[in-house]
Amino acid sequence: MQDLKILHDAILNGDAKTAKAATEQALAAGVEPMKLVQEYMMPAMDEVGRRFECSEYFVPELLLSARAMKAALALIRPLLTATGAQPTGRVALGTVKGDLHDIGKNLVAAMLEGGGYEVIDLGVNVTPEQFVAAVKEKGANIVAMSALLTTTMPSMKTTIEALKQSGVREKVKVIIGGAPITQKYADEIGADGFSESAAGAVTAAKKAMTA
Ligand code: B12
Repeated sequence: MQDLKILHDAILNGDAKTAKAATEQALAAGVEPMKLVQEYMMPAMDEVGRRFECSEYFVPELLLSARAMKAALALIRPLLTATGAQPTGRVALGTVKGDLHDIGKNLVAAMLEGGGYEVIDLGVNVTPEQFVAAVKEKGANIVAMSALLTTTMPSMKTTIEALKQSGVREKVKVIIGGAPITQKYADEIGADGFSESAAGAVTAAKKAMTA
């Protein structure tokens, strides 16, 4: 079997074609999809972030790496998604207002779907009003928010306040995540759950629902 470092390096170098081919080959060889994500793809994105931080990479490189990551994830996502089971809950999921990062959110969507939840994916740059509307009009019983920027984290608090103001806070559980988010922040803003990983999002949702 090929050396899976090829997948890591393809994402790091923003080579979507190789990332896709390496993922296809690995899956065909029977490698666990989550192993690819956790051991090769996420570390590559972490290294991209590190390089960006020390000005070795700039936004164009970030974009190319994100594109390569997405190409590989597109092959993996269907494999993480459950089939046929009755949904355990309906989740309104989105990246908060002002924030365009969606790779982590998409992974969370796949894991929640795999965990038996119906996911209403609101996309990126989601306003508090849009989250409220998803609860009122689409009957979501979990709101899941993602933020990758310290400057957009406060929108999570604003969204929780908007849920309160529109009288639906008691009807929903709120879970949050994203690289800068911590359990401490979740407690501070009154969220019901937090996880630092996509796999943990399922546990956080379950815990919040039964609390
Ligand atoms: C790729 C990337 C981009 C891409 C995003 C492409 C896309 N479609 O998503 C682009 C190029 C667009 C981008 C833009 C910017 N970015 Co950027 N980006 C990144 C990078 C390198 C990787 C993010 C990523 O995808 N990680 C992989 C995923 C899988 O991990 P994740 O998102 O953390 O998600 C996991 C967990 O957090 C968790 N999770 C996530 N969401 C949720 C939700 C719930 C409910 C739960 C339970 C769990 C959970 O589960 C996921 C899987 O385990 C990070 C660096 C880093 N290491 O995080 C910088 C980073 C986030 N970006 C940064 C910055 C500064 C920017 C820009 C402002 C740059 C600029 N000058 O323009 C813009 C902002 C644009 C905007 N308005 O959003 C900074 C943020 C600094 C800060 N502290 O605020 C970082 C940290 C880079 C750095 N080290 O400086 N970026």
